[in-house]
Amino acid sequence: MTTIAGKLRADGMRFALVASRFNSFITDKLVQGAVDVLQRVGAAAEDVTVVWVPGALEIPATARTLARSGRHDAVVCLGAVIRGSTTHFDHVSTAALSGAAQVALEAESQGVVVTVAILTTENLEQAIERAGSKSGNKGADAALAAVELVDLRRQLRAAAGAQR
Ligand code: INI
Repeated sequence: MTTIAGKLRADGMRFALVASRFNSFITDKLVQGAVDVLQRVGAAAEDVTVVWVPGALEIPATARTLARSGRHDAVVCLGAVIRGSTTHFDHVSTAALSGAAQVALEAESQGVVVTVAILTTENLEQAIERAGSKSGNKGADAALAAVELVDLRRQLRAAAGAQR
């Protein structure tokens, strides 16, 4: 049996975090959680770039620009869409999440990992729970997932190279 899993070591890996200012009370905490965990698993401060955009709708296109730049091994998308009294929430959350998923697939062919912690919550309390309290910090989770996937892709590429 062969088992392959990415390791949680980020030494020498380069990251871009693309974060939205909308609901910055929450997204600041997602960024802090992501930066903190990246540094704890070995990423150098100069290898972590934080890019701010106005809102969640702007995250996918900016993530794509960053993924195409060739300057990052992974792009971590961080946002918070909180339901209001209109249907706007549904449009923003669907566009942001499906846009980010599309960018993640496209970036794979450029050898860049894209992970996503764009919170979509019914209210502020649920967002707070996911930004460093009861339910952990989803920004930190997405950053760790990025580290794991960069390492996993490197291992899979090395294994494919060794078979040729
Ligand atoms: N952007 C968010 O990041 N979160 C929200 O909850 C939100 N709501 O609800 O409106 C939101 N809207 C702004 C949107 O992302 C764009 O920045 C704006 O429409 C400009 O293109």
